[in-house]
Amino acid sequence: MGRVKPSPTPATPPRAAVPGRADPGDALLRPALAGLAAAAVALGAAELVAVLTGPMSSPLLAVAALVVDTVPAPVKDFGIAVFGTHDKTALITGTLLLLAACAAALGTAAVRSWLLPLFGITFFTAIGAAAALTRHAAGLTAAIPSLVAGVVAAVTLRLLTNLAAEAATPPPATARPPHPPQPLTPPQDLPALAGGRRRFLIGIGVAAAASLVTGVGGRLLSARRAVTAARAAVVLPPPVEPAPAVPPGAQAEGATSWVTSNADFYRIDTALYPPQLDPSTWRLRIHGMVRNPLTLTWEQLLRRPMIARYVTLACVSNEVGGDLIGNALWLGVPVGELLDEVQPLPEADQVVSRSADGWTCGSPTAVLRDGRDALLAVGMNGRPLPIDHGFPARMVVPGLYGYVSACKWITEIELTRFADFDAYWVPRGWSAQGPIKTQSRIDTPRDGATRKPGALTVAGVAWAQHRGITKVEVQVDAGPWTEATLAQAVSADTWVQWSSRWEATPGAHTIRVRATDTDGQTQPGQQTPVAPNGATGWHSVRLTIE
Ligand SMILES: Nc1nc2c(c(=O)[nH]1)N[C@H]1C(S)=C(S)[C@@H](COP(=O)(O)O)O[C@H]1N2
Ligand SMILES: [Mo]
Repeated sequence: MGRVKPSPTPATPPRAAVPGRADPGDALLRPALAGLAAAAVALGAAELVAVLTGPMSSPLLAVAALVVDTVPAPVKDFGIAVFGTHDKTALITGTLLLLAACAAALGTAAVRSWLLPLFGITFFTAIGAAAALTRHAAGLTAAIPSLVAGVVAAVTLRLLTNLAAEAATPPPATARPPHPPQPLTPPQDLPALAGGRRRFLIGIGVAAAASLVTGVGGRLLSARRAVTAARAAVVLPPPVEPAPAVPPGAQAEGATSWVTSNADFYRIDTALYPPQLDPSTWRLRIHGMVRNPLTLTWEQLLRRPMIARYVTLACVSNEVGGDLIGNALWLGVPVGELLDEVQPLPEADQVVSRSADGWTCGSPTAVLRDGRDALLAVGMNGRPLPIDHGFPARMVVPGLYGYVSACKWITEIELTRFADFDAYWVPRGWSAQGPIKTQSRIDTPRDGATRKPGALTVAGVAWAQHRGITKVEVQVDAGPWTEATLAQAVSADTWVQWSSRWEATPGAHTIRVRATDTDGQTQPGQQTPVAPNGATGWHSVRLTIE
């Protein structure tokens, strides 16, 4: 981020506050600001109320929508020609600017009389309410946000106008009776004037903050509500092959649940607030170095044959022994089939997935086309993807860390080359390639536990997605590595559970675990940090037997 450049021109000296004389410029500016702030607070309040009464009951959106519906076609075409896909934003901005001008004028008018401002507020309230009531399927409640906005505008304008008047009022110095003569004490007069100004500025600041919080918060909540409803209405297609049943033998006693529920599934992303995507307007564009670019709508995606697969997702930031890993049943379209359809050019060695919020990840084209169950997923454990986990669609690729494969809220798949594009985490110090490293974790006993002597179950999970685990070994203190019992593996793409018995003897002990994958590679004991491509090392727990 660049530093703020010093201003090239010397700062103008602060205007001297002249006691006893109101500045004519400020006298106009403050009421205008009061008008603006009152309108902003009112619109914010309306957005908040519209969370309950429905998005199109927001006076701002309703008026904009009304304009769109009633404006003559040539004007609409002109708008689209000038602003392109930003025509809606331009319309709302225009509406806001017009309202701002009126609000400033009404604020100024309020200095003289309340007649005009009250008339203006009533007028705008009526327009907002009428526009909201004309929206499709609007009930009478659609008028509520506008009515609330009207009341809030009047109250806020009144408060701020009073503060503006106070700020402009000459200090008591001039009001003092001339007799008995008093010594002139201008320093005492200054705080009086500054106090009024300060109170006015605080009022404006509070109003601005309130309007921002309620406006932005209301919009976000409205969007969340709409998308939550859209998600609830989704009917997932059945998979073309039935979803595999979890063999009862997959669960080892004492290990974490073999299937991670949607509620318990770890969440990692850069989104401060998850993108709220409406499936009815969602599109997935597959383009770049391809012969046949393709754009899919939600309906088109759902009509494609889908498969259901258990895949264990892992985060590259998972520390040894950490819980940034989860196993779910994903329902989706094989990415390989989509790629076959668009026909990537031979040089396109990277598939960049882009999220609605601009986040990107890059996966090797060869990996996505090697026949593994890389999915463009829409379902997670039998439900549409939760919003936090990428609704309406995301990628899931067995064997690759999430940061190079598992794009949530996906809207774009672009075929390119690793030499030409660095995805989000690459310039931030993470490897462009992120195959999951063979790892294992002890779930029971917990680190620091105290147990009784005698038979003790040690259990946990091990994973080497798309290679599979062949062996898990446990070591107590400096003893020999002994092979644990592996629970039934469901596929090479999921974690496998293991357990081991140990005759615990009194004292302080350390238990370690290590796994070996089908390549014959045993995970190294050497500890390396999570950056740049995943931690290594053996997970260990210390426990006391007494
Ligand atoms: N849009 C988007 N997708 C994303 C990320 C992100 O920051 N933004 N993070 C990735 C990372 S680092 C991981 S580990 C997985 C986590 O998926 P989950 O939150 O569903 O567990 O999502 C991946 N997909
Ligand atoms: Mo991650």
